[in-house]
Amino acid sequence: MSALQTQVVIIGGGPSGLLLSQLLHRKGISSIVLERQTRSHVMGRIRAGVLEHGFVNLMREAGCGRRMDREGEVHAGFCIAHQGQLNRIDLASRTGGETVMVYGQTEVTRDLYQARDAMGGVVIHTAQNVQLHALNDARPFVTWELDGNAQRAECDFIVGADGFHGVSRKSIPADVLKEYEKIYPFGWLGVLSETAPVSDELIYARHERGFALCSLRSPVLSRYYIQVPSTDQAKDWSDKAFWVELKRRLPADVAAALQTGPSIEKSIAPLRSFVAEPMRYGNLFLAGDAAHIVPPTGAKGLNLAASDIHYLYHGLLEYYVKGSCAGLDAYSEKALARVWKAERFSWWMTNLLHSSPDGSETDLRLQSAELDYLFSSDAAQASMAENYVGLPY
Ligand code: RFL
Ligand code: PHB
Repeated sequence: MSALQTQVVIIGGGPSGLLLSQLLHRKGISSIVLERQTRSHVMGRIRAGVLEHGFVNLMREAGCGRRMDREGEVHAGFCIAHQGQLNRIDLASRTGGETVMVYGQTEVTRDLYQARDAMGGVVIHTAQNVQLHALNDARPFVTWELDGNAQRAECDFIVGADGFHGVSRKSIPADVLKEYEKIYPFGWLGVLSETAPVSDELIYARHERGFALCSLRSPVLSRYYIQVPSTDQAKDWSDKAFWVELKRRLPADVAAALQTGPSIEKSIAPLRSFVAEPMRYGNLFLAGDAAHIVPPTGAKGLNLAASDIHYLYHGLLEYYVKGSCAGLDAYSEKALARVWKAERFSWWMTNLLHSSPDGSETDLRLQSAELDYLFSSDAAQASMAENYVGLPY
């Protein structure tokens, strides 16, 4: 078996892996992306919708920003519904003009694949049984099977961008890796529907029956979520039951204006906070969901993946252009400092807005006080806005 030769092997053809390979290619650094699934499977996933300005800039830097800038929606604020009232958090005025972009992860991934194809980037789909080898050697290698045939690629560095269930993190010895985890006793049931969004801006709703979120993808495509027990299954929720429950959790005027329709996608996402440290082992670097998971409440998962890629991209550039290892040596510490702040924000926002099945009356009063404080304090709103638009890289 002859081995493919490249500078960087990237495991995972999700947004993290594709973005890195695209950025590197534009600087003349070669990579191979290995993806376990078919392209249509990767494209079919409905996930994130809110992009921080740092992510938006990185997409532009990768030469992938044109459609996003044309079709994405700039949002300068969002609302929190509580006790029948809408309270607006003005992102732009609280942060000196920062905003977020509403543009679906599906579209981000489509743009990245298109850019990879246009440059002749190598993305190998349906790569099975991917294994990482010689991580502490100068020339590590990766093996996999394609249509039953054994394959091998040798490289300088391996990037594990293969999500939470990938093989890369598991390739780090257990006595090196420390994992921190918190699992929440509820999930999000999400529905995508071809209906006009109920609001131009996102509405996060806190209600005693549970959290709800009104989000969107375009003027004709809405994305809604409700908090459900983690034991629920999507198939047990009819569209009708979903809409009835969503409306019960929204202020009356919002519920009255809500357009319902058949769901074109319906799924349940578990809620989890997770961090693996360190994010480097020898010549393997972890990035994105492979290293950390946040509950989706703060819209931080994909955005954290992007900041990892930013640090890693600059570390690799420094190595290949200047011959310096400084950026790569600092990668894990730098990335983790930002990861933990986003973990904190996502955990805080989750606690602020969800009802806990085992919460006491005291917990409820504390949560109410936290919301009262937020709605009445400029400083609290500034802090929320600063985190929501994204902390600096
Ligand atoms: P991904 O997207 O999971 O991609 C990893 C890829 O690796 C492949 N893979 C393998 N390939 C080869 N060999 C193996 N052994 C492999 N194992 C796995 C997988 O098939 C996959 O294609 O990770 P990546 O690239 O790090 O991207 C992370 C984001 O997808 C994730 O953080 C976000 O979707 C999280 N998220 C949100 N993030 C935001 O920033 N803003 C949001 O508004 C937001 N909303 C959300 C979300 C995630 C959600 N769910 C479903 C978990 C809303 C939801 C409901
Ligand atoms: C989404 O549109 O999917 C979305 C938006 C905001 C979040 C999470 C998910 O906090």
